[in-house]
Amino acid sequence: MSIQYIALTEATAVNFLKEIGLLNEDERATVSEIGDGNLNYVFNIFSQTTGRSFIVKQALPYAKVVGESWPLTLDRARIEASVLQLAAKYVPNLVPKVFHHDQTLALTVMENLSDFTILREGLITGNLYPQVASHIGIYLAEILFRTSTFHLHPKEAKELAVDFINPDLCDITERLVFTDPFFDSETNSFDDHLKPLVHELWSDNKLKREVAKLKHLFLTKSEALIHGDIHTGSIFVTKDETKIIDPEFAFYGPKAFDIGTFFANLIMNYYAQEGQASNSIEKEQQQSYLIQTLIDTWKVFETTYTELWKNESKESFTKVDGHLEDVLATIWTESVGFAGAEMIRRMIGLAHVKDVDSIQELAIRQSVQQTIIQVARTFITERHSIKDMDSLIQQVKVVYV
Ligand code: SR1
Ligand code: MG
Repeated sequence: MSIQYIALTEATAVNFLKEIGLLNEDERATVSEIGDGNLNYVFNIFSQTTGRSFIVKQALPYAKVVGESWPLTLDRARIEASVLQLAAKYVPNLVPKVFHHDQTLALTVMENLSDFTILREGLITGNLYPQVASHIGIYLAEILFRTSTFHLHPKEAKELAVDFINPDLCDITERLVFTDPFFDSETNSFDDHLKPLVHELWSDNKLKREVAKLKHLFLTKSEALIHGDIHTGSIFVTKDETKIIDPEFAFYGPKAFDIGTFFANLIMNYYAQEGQASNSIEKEQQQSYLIQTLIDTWKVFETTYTELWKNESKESFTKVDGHLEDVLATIWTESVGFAGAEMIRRMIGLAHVKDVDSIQELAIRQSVQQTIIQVARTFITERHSIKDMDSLIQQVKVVYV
């Protein structure tokens, strides 16, 4: 429809919906830009005439959080829309509906989820979402299995991997998750009180040697179409429903990266409850909910993945006894390591998490940050000994500071 890229404004976003026929010419609509993420514009458009509402998400040619000095491909908008469309085939209830995509404008019109809450915000407030573990477990198993060579012919998987080549967004993760936090880099940002611990990390060769392996996995292990940024800010929830959003970082990568990222964000919220919960009863309730969510997510992932493996596999070796167990064990170990990398970068790298940063009392924030860093360190260096969920939870419950 459009011939060249132009960043939309609130007014032109409404006009765009009229041009493509999603709003009628004479429809009156309210619009507000609500993007609070790091990269894009997000317009919330509500028709006063019909009550229909839409989200128009537009990629900017640079990272909003840094500015024009960090150019970013607009192709991420195509990738995001394509992932949502692909996921809709397998888990239609777990992703927002895509109504329209314009590749030139790098823009996608989606279902408006204004009745939903961002999971991170909900968890900070102390809300419990009983369905989220099962929904995320299913989402991860479905997408990670069905886009892998256990389900697709290797030729098909390779073609899909080409469609989802995403070098700019991978570069962000390679730098911000797997490199900069482990060196004295300009992009890092952390509270002064963390300096001694951060310097200790930078000179911890054992840790860096293990991070190097995790980074190498991220760079080379093209196993399945991963979301690439499935933290609790990429998940919309109600008590009964869950929608996974923002797959603009998607590419063919290691399955465990998604699982580890989700685990890490639950675990950071677990520690942040120290400063977020209004009393010890609420804190304990929220923390045991978070532990249960970790347990259930992995359980549902494992069960769903196993079912798919038994019923939907096209690879001959899936019939070989023990192969599934080997695959799941590898996913588990890598997930623990990736969780550690995500936790460290959120404490000392460029992009932090509100769960921890919004803790007002300095002493509590400091102890939460230090605990997260120490636990993350153990996840990374000891991941081969953290063999199952019980031993991961044991580590989470160790109090370091
Ligand atoms: C420059 S983008 C910073 C972070 O925001 C995204 O959500 C990703 O997590 C990225 O690392
Ligand atoms: Mg995002």
